[in-house]
Amino acid sequence: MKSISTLKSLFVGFVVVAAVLSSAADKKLKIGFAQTGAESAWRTANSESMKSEAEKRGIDLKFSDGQGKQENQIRAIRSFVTQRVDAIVLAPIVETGWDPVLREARRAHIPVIITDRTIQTSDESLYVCFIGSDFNEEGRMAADWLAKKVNGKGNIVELQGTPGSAPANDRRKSFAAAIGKYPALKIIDSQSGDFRRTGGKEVMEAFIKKHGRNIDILYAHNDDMALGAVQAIEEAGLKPGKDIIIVSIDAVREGVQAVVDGRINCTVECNPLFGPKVYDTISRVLAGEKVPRMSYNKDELFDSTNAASVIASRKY
Ligand code: GYE
Repeated sequence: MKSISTLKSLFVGFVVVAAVLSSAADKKLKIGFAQTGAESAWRTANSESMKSEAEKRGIDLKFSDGQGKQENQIRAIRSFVTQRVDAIVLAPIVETGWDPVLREARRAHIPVIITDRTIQTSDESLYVCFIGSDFNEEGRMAADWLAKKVNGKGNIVELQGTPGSAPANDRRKSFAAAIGKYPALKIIDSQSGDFRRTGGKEVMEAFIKKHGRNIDILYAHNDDMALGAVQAIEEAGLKPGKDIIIVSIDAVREGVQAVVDGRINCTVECNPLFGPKVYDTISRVLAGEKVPRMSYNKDELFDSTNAASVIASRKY
């Protein structure tokens, strides 16, 4: 009698342990991603990479579109904390103002991975690591290419990205520093087009109105703004790529196509397809492994010498 009840309780125990083990194995990783918004083709490709890779890996991705507002992203992070996600991914729209909400995530013991854009913080331990591109390097590449192309001479107008964002700050600073070596290469005007095509078109129209044929060069912080500006230049009866030399950043397919067509002269790559790298990194962090603090994607440059040969294989 006793041995039967022992067997019975052993069996019940076994079933419980098996159930717990299998539910642990089935437990989907829950990740919250606070995206900036949907301002550009780059952003669309980045969101798509994060979503499709999550689906492939069976990750439960809580995706939040911040619609271009920091307060929406902060609210999203708070809701990820309430939902007790396993990790939080943040693509910060601007550089500053994140410390309080990141402290809330830390209090809940949820690791935070910063992607795409860097932040400024008084406490570097508030996030585990950064994954994205080196915007300073992109600005330098654009400037070096340009200085060669125009023999260190010409008047530049600049279309900046979102004010306060890392790519706008870094691409501006490093480009300005690099062209500083050429006294005859000058930035005569610089305004934000918010990384949007409509912004690029409107600001370029205003630049043309104000400076007329004094503009030799356009430096745009992304392809969407450059493509909007191309429209404005054509509507003003000028030839983009000839009357005004255009150098831009991102190398989204439409940007590279414009290089092939001769309407943009050069676009520096900024690869948005790092979903796989983000999830690999999170798995390692959750397993207690050490990961690189700053991890930069490798970016190339496309101009008339190589754009045509890569256009068919562009993935975004
Ligand atoms: O260059 C631009 C986007 O943060 C790298 O944001 C990103 C930038 C990208 O809107 O197109």
